[in-house]
Amino acid sequence: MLKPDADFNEEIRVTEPFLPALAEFLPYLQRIWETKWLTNSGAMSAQLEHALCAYLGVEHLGLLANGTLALMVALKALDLSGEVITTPYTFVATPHALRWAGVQPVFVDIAPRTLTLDPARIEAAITPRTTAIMPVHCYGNRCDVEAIGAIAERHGLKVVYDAAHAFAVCDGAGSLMRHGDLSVLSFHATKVFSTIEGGAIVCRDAAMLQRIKRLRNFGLADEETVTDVGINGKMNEVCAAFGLFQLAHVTEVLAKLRGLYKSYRSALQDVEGIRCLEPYGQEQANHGFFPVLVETTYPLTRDALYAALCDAGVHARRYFFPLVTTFPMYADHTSAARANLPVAHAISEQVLCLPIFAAMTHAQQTQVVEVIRHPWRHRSRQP
Ligand code: T4K
Repeated sequence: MLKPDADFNEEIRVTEPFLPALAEFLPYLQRIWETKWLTNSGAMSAQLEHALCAYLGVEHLGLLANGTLALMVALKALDLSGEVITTPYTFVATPHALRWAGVQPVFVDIAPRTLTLDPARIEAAITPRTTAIMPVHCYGNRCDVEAIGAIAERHGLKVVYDAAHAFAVCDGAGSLMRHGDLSVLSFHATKVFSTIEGGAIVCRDAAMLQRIKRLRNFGLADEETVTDVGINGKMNEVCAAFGLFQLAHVTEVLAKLRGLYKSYRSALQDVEGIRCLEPYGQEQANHGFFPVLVETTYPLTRDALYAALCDAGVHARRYFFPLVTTFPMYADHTSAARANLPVAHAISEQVLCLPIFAAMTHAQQTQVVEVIRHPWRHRSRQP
């Protein structure tokens, strides 16, 4: 348990779910009680799928129980096998989903500006066993979708975007969800839009959506027919209702996050050795993360600053450190070697994601900035 510094009386988390008045949620629950329909793609799920299509400007979207299951179902829906090229700079759910699908993740380094898969390095990693590319729009940063799409076309590969961080993110022409064969969202409690646990797959046509819906429901076509080795990946009705309740507030949430992003940037702009990472390729960003790089000109190492913040009751997070490629189930593959991933290693050793969430107060943000500006006052541990 973190012990707040004497000057601070509460822990500031890296994120918190946005929870409007409970009374606003109760009518949704009332409807669920009345219908006695709790799961298996009921009215709340159908309504949320419809509302999300409208909000994101996409035609075909299927809800799932969480983002990890959504990734697994996406891989199954495309019948992927062999090897899939992916990024080391991600949450562990990305390569885990590949392994659950019986696919070998092959890691390719990231580009330093975008922190997403470096397209210039992808082709060298393609082998006769490669079936797809699974990039991540990390922190909502737009992957180089044009270059990745061209490589995929040249080599006959599928593209599945892990878009867990990219809800509501738009480039100049619309939602990032329109890129690739499939895009996968997470609606976990820590995301800017949440269904408590949840996720979704955005796809291109009605036939694929039907396949996804069947795969998330055990592969059942009807009461007597099972066509696929499906799974139970359905979102329940309470989570779907929570999503409808959250969606009504998403504009307000995004505006608050944008305000916090701007004030962090102006408060930190003159701090030597702290580099705020700008959203890349995001005409509309969601600011779900506020990543900074702690450079060598800062008086503390990244880990010492992390510790100083913890001592002051601020739980910033080192997303994504350690890299997934250092975990025992991935470390043995040749593509996981440190020498193959210099950019990802360098970034993961410098990055710190500062607290940012819609209910964050000015006082809380000032606390975070104060520790970064005067770390010696708050450091009680060595790195
Ligand atoms: N792909 C990518 C690129 C992802 O980043 C993720 C998930 C996925 C796929 C998989 O999607 P899901 O299957 O999760 O839908 C968190 C989230 O659990 C995870 O969803 C997220 N990425 C990852 C980046 O972060 P942890 O282990 O850091 O969570 P935890 O429990 O430490 O919570 C983070 C902060 O949020 C803490 O300060 C506490 C606060 N919090 C958390 C919860 C659960 C709350 O205030 N309230 C809460 O209810 O993984």
